[in-house]
Order: sequence, then structure tokens, then C-alpha cells
Amino acid sequence: MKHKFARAAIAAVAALTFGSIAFAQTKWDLPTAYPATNYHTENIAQFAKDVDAATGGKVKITVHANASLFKAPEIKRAVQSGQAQAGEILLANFANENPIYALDGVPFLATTYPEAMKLYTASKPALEKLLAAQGIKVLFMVPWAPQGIYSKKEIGSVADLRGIKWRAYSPATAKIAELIGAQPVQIQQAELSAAMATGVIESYMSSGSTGYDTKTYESLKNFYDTQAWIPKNAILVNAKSFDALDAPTKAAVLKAAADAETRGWKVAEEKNAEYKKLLAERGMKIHKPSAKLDADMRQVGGIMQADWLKVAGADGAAIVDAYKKK
Ligand code: PCA
Repeated sequence: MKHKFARAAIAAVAALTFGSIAFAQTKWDLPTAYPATNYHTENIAQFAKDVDAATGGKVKITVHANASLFKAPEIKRAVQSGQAQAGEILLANFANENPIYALDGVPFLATTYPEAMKLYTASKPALEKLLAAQGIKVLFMVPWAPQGIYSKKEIGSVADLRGIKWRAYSPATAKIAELIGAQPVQIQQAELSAAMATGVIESYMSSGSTGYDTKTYESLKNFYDTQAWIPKNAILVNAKSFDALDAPTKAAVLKAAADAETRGWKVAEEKNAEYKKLLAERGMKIHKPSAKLDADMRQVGGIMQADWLKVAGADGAAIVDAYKKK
């Protein structure tokens, strides 16, 4: 009797042990700075589902939307240090670390999706190398929509923006404020609605999706569709966390990432027009910029392109040359 019990106990322990090996699970946290309903976040949620399915539940990714785990500017460091195994960043937020992060935020360099894809292709090896040196692996990148100007008052030229309170989300959007004589305030998207409601912000540049997600139409009634640049989000994983996976699991994650990138670019482009329609339905006036406003903004873009080339040096020039050649 005693014997029988011991054997059962051993069997139970063995089942537990082997069971835990068979179901060895990797858990990744993936913080993002944008709301769960945004197409970027939905795309990442789908990626997490695909990874779960393709690895038979071996890799479980928990998406933390809307800057709930880390604030936007903190996510890169969190991934780098392993505080979060994965995360989504806006590349342009890290312009002060290296100019390559700022490239897709330079106005009027790449303004359509095919151009944005070309710029992405030309800059991808340099971006991957830079991040790899920081212990970070790139999983995929997805664009926002071409950036336009939200404004409380109607504007015919940049002179109309002089002195107004301007929300910046990156060093480049702060630089634009400086060049046009507006007053920049750095505010990430998760805090933007509150900033507009309290009158801290009268104007900013971003996409239709951000205007919609932050209910900008409740505070600012004009959108000037300047189509000035197309910034990108990058979905990153801590290199050590990725390297700890076995080969088939790595392959499954990379396949899901490639699918997410293809899907993300397609959805971004499809939703661009849709968001502008949704904004218009909620009372936003969608304006084609006047010739003067367009010329003024292009002048700002020219200055910023020249500045970028100066700080990015020969390596940067090579990327821009490769982009322009294609
Ligand atoms: N939305 C983000 C970044 C670029 C965009 O379109 C934001 O405004 O914070």
C-alpha cells in the first residue's frame, strides 16, 4: 500500500516536471503608447495572436496599450534593458540619440506611401544595425498617415501660426514650431486630449488617426492636409529574449512579424482616407492648404532636410541618395 502510494507520487511529480517542459512558455510584455483601438495596436494584437497560434502557445505576448506600462519615450529603454521583452516605439521620438531615427520625420522627403516604403527600404539596414548595437532586434515597422496641421483657427500661411501654442511629439515637430514662430510643448498622444481640453494646445501636426483617437474635433476644428511626412512605429524585441527562443519558434515569430508588416502598411494606407472622413463627420473642416501655406511649409522642410544632412554626415547622405535613386 505504502509502495503503491510512493509510485503514484513519483508519477505525479514526473508528470508535473515533464508537463512543464512540454509546455515551457515564454511570456513577453509589449508596451505601446497608443490606444487599443488604433490600427497600429490592433495590428500588434493580431501579431500576438498569430505568434501564439504559430508557436502552439509557447510564446505569449501581452500588449499593454495607451502608455499604460511605460510612457512613449521610455519604451525603447525598457526593451533595451529587458524591463519589457518587446515594445512599440515611434522612431522620430529618438532623434536626439541618432539622426537616423529622425529621417522619416523630415518634412517633404517622403510624402506618399510608395515613397515612404522606398525610404524605409533605404534606411532599414542602418536602423537595424543601430538598434542591434543596443541589444534590440527589429520585428517590424508600420507607417502613420501623411502629417497635416490641426488648428483652432483657420490659417492661410505659417504667419497665422505665430505665437500659438503648438503640441510637439518629437524633436522635429518642436523644430517646426521654432521655425514658424509657434510655442512648442512636448506632449505625447496619451496626454493630448486633456491638453486640448484645457486649452494648453491650439495647434499640432499629426495624422488623421491621431486626430480621431484623441477626439481633436472637440477642441480644434481645422485640419490642413499638408501631407508633409510619414513617420513610422517600430516593434522591437530585446535581442537576448529573442535569442533565448529555439530555432522553429524564432522562425514562427519572424514569419508573424513579416505578415504584420505587410498587413500594417496596407491598413495604414486604407485607413488614411477613412480617418479624414470620420473627422469630417464629427465637425472637422478638412482643408487643402493654400498655395502660400504649402510653399511656407515646404520652405520649412527644405531647411530641415539641409539640417538633417549636416548632422547625419556621409552615412546619412548615402541613405538619402539610395532613396532618391530608386
Ligand atoms: N501620430 C502620433 C505620431 C505620429 C502620428 O501620426 C502622434 O501624434 O503622437
